[in-house]
Amino acid sequence: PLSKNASNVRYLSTLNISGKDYVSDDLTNIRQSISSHVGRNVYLLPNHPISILNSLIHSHFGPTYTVVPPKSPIVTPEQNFDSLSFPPDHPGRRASDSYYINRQWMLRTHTSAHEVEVFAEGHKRWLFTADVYRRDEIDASHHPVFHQMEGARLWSNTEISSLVEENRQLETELSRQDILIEDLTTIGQSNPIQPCHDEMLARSISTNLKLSINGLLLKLFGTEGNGPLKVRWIDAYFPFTSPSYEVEVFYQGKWLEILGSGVVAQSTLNKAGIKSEAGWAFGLGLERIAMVLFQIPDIRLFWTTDERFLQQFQPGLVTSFKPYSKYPPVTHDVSFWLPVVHEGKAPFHENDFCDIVRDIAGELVEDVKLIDNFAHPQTGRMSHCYRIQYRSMGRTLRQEEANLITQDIKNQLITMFSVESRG
Ligand code: FA5
Ligand code: MG
Repeated sequence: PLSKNASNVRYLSTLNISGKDYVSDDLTNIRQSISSHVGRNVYLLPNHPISILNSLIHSHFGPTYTVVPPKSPIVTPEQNFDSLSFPPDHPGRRASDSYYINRQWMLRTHTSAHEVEVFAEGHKRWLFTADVYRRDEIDASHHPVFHQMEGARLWSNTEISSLVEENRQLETELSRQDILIEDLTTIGQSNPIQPCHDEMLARSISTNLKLSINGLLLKLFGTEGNGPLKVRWIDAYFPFTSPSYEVEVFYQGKWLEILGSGVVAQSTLNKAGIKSEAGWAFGLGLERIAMVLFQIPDIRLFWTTDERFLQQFQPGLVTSFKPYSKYPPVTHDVSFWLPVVHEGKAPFHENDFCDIVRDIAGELVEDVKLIDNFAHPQTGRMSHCYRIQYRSMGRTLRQEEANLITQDIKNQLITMFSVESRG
């Protein structure tokens, strides 16, 4: 039995996730290729690079930080968005960006979804690691399922003087730098201090956040052989922190974003019943850091069950991944006319295409790019052309196999989205 969702796309009428059945509705947009990742818990396998990195970060922060035990990835939109003051029209809420089980339940898009409950449990310094789910592009550094570590630290009014002193000490320790850290942030107008915060306090918390993260990066990357690692702090925006920052590292000729962070919104703490404290929080993308640290070239590898991957790693050790030989890619272009958009219906989204490709090609897809986006000058009809690159990580992919996959993708596009093939 099929049910139709907002864009008239058919999904199974019940969805089984981790052994439990959920009734689909007009928001449902989860496929087997996504729900099959729920409960795999690769970050708990002792010799998995995510787990090795996770432990390294735990030991850097030390025993004063509580390691919060796992929580279910199935959350309410209230937990994932409302509890963090996301405005009702925030793009993150859209079905094109998030995975909805139905109107009531979704897969968390970030570990911040648990901030209010963890703060309410009374922890003042904590770390929480989990699998998170997002409809996103397909390439070597984006995967629809990945891992984040949330970290936070709070101070009460009476502890502020010790914060200033601690910052002074951390600053001295960090001055022997083997990484190049650039701070491009500008606290002020465009990245404001919360009105309820004293300026001196907010600046000290920001400084402590930066010193704590820089200390971690120095520990993780300080001994890199290939010259100093370049890191930069830039301004950012999150509904649940202000001021907000992101950190990027220079990797393979590009700036790669590894975390978001900031001074915790007082509204979050108020919801948790903590009115007299203030502090910082961050959300690290663990795959991104592990890719740099273990030299893992493709984010899909974190999900492989190939022994040639896992057997290369040992708990507690950072070692470089030795790629097993790279097999040749197969590239196909798929072009089609989009259906005419009706009022009140979500238009076709690049993530809709990526999801179908992911579902049919599984881990054989390496990269998807929208290479042409064309509006017919007379009719105004839109057409998209996508370039799909397939590559198996374990064998040579045969042309005929890739042809069948592409044909399947085209068929699905036609039946689910009523697109018209452009040959
Ligand atoms: C967040 O998710 C915020 N919750 C982070 C945060 C926490 C801010 C606490 C303030 C306070 P963002 O969407 O930027 O932010 O994601 C955080 C990190 O997750 C990114 O920097 C990136 O390293 C990683 N990430 C995001 N999308 C993907 C993806 N598709 N695949 C792999 N890693 C990703
Ligand atoms: Mg970001």
